Amino acid sequence: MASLEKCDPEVAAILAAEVKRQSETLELIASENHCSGAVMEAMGSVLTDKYAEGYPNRRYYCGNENADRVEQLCIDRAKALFNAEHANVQPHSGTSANLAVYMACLKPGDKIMGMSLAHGGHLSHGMRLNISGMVYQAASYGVDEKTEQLDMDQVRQAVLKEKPTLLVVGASAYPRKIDFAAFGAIAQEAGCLMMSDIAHIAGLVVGKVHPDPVPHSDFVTTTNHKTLRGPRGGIILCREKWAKAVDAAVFPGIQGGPLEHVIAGKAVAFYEAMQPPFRHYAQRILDNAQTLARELMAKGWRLVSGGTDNHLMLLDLRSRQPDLTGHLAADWLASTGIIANWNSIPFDPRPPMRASGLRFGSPAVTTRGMGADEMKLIAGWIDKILLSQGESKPIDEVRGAVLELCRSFPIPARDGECAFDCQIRE
Ligand code: DSN
Repeated sequence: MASLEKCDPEVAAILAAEVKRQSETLELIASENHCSGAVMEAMGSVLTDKYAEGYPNRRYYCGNENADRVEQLCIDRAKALFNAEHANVQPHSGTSANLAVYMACLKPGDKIMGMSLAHGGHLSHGMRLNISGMVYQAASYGVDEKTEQLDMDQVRQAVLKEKPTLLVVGASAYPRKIDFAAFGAIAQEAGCLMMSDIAHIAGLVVGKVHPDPVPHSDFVTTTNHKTLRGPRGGIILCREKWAKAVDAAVFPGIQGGPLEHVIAGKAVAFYEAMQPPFRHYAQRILDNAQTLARELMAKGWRLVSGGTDNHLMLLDLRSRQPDLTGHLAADWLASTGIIANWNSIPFDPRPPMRASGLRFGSPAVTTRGMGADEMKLIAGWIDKILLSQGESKPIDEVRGAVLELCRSFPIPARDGECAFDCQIRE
């Protein structure tokens, strides 16, 4: 930081402000986390200087011996961590990873079928304004209206009716476990390929607290920065028979030079996730989500599907504040230092920018070492603010309490240490 301060004080000041913002707020956005100092050190490294188009030992530039080593290490770790036949660690994001899979196995105009965005899916699974919905025909399945959960008989009927070429499994706002084995059986019966996008739950999968998609899927994609707690970016895992097509789709198909400094960060994160304490971390994510959910429901808030069995939950504001939009509620919470996002809930009558729901997730506060007692406090503060009508007195009170809690639970290992051995405080 010292040389940045000297060279560009403006950017240095912004980064310092972001460090302060993260330290003094509670991150409840379900897709965010705090990665370790070791991951950051790898990302902020000399590898950013290097062009490495191609793959290890098959590059289009000289001088790639270290890029080759780090990328091969990352590939080997990804394969071992997920027990996958092949890994491509170059995608710049989860959406890029998904697009590369589509390019590897589909022709323009082929049909993909994913979970409806309005029911918790993702825009790269066929939303009409996303390239996935422009180049490919898109169909969707959703949750059951009564249970707000995936009903595998309904999904089966919808898939058999639509006959997609590729069945896409995975979500960004679904609070329940996904039965990948059942999806795999449906894909087999329908004669289609299957891609599981586990961006949200990858850390839970490798932590063995969520069913594993790898044995049931032709392709698995994930980001690295959510429950997996690595650097921003994506990877693709696939069966060996798809390896060549996937690699060609990533480069030269949709990307140029890989970000080897980020790939180094991914390698570090995979190493961290292989350590035994990561399983404990994954279990704590679930325990914390369940405590937060239970406490919110005990205060009278309805949660979509009646709770959670992963790292996130969706609170239906209409259960106690019928006129409050998700957007305004998230703004009130943010002014106390509780950071969450507004989110549509299944069958939401409001448009996405107003939305009836709030999405809360436990990965980042769990990284800070928080547990059941802290989840109870946070649930109480959320309840107080959602009933506050935005008045300044309760907001100021909660802001003070949030600050105090944040000071007691500093973000661990921002000094270059690994996170895997220092995040759990009993
Ligand atoms: N933006 C991510 C999320 O918040 O779930 C999905 O890409």
